Amino acid sequence: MIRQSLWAMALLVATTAGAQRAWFASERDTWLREAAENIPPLTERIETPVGLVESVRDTGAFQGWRMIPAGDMDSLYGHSFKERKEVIVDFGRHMTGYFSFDIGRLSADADAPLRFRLTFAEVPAELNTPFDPYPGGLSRAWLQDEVVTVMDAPATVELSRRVAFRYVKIELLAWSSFDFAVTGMRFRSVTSASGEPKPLASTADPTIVRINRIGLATLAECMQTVYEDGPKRDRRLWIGDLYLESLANTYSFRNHGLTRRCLYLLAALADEEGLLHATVFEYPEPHPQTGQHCMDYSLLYGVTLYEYLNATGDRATAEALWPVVVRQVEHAMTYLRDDVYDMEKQPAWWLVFDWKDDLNRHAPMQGLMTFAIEQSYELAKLLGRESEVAGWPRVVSRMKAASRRVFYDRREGVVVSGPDRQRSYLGQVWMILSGTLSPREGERALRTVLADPDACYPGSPYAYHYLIEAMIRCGMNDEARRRLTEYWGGMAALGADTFWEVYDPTDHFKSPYNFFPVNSYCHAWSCTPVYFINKYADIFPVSYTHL
Ligand code: RAM
Repeated sequence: MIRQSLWAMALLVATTAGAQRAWFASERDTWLREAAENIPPLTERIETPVGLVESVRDTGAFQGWRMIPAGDMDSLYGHSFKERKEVIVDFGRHMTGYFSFDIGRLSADADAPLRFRLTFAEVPAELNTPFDPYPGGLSRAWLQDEVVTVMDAPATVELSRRVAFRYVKIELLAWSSFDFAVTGMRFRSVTSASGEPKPLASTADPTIVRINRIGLATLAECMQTVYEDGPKRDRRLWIGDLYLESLANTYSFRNHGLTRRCLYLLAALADEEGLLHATVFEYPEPHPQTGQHCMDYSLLYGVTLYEYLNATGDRATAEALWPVVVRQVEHAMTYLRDDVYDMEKQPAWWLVFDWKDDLNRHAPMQGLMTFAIEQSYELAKLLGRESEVAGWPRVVSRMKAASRRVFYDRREGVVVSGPDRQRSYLGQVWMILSGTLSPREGERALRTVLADPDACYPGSPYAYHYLIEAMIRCGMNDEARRRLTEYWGGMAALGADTFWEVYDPTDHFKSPYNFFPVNSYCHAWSCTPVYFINKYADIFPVSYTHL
């Protein structure tokens, strides 16, 4: 706590040296304290492996590899590891936590250290793709391979690194004259998710039940002392992930203290101009990724707070953080030129939206901003603070009118974006969610891009979330159910036991980081079937398809 206050003071001093007080200077300490007081306890469970497996090549399997059974644990524990030298162990499902094993059954006194390489994998191909030379765009150290030297034996070895995995490969790198067995593997899984989500109706379609279960597992593993984006990588709080995780949490675990913590943490760590960082870290002390701002994420903060207030009735938190929402909206408004978001204005903040380089983000951004201001105004109404932001409804209606002028091709009935008039799914989606298009216009626009093979389609579960929401908004319930079942069910059919950061059914190797093993295969923003299935019970649990 003292270090946190020092951080806030340092920020204040740095800014006052430049003559002005930092925004929210007098609130930050309280917000950090609120964040700290809402750190949830982690629940631990001891898990044991289910058996040994072997990798086999299979062009029909996800990324070309699948696992087949290769014996029970006794066939490992009861035998010489020096002879075997390598094994892959399956824990039966994806989990997050701490791994340990024993070295025992020595044939003679240990006269030298042993050395192992342990590689933890979320999906089979991670164990079958050489990591080096490493071509990835993110740190090589995210990959979960560790070299462990064991100085004495017998011994219990616990890795200090938290890992997220289903399979672990153990290779013997160095040994001596004595023989030994690797035994007693166990895993201390950790999550802050607590409580039992409501069971689905007994009439629920088995596919929907399965997708819901995988979504819950994904969410629970991402729920640690913040809503992490992925327990393998990047293990931190991002606003966009928080928004979707908190929605799913509302319809499942209802651990609202975690949402409260994350909202306060982000507010306390805003920059000196009061602008939110898109992502923050907890360790070694709470701090932001300085300079990392995403305009779409900043605006979604207010929407998250609005949803949080609706779910909890916690007015005190909403009151406290309301000024942060106002600051984000008013800052975004400085980007408007003739009621349209100016993509040229500097600094040009990162606009996330999707893992799709070719997506023109102009129409999506215009729509998202309109949506966010409207939702933030709803928040103002709940708090009785409309008079503070009395100009917002007018901004919203002017933006909608401008959107229809600039982005809507009335004749074709479709939203276009950018100089090449790109037709993207997300362009339609955000103009629907903002209410710029009526449900009828929205349905027509969506059907136009769905039928267009050249339209820019979503590349991540994050973007797919908003597509499903937009379909429901337009009353395209059958289409929403079919898409959700095909997309998330597609991952399930390929063996996912948690949902992936990136999934493009046409390209299983797609990676925003130029190396698919560093993708996250248990990813926060992919858990939202939990939200859809439980919120729209009339749309989802009817019998449809079977995997
Ligand atoms: C990556 C993560 C995260 C996302 C950001 C924008 O680091 O996948 O989920 O929110 O990018």
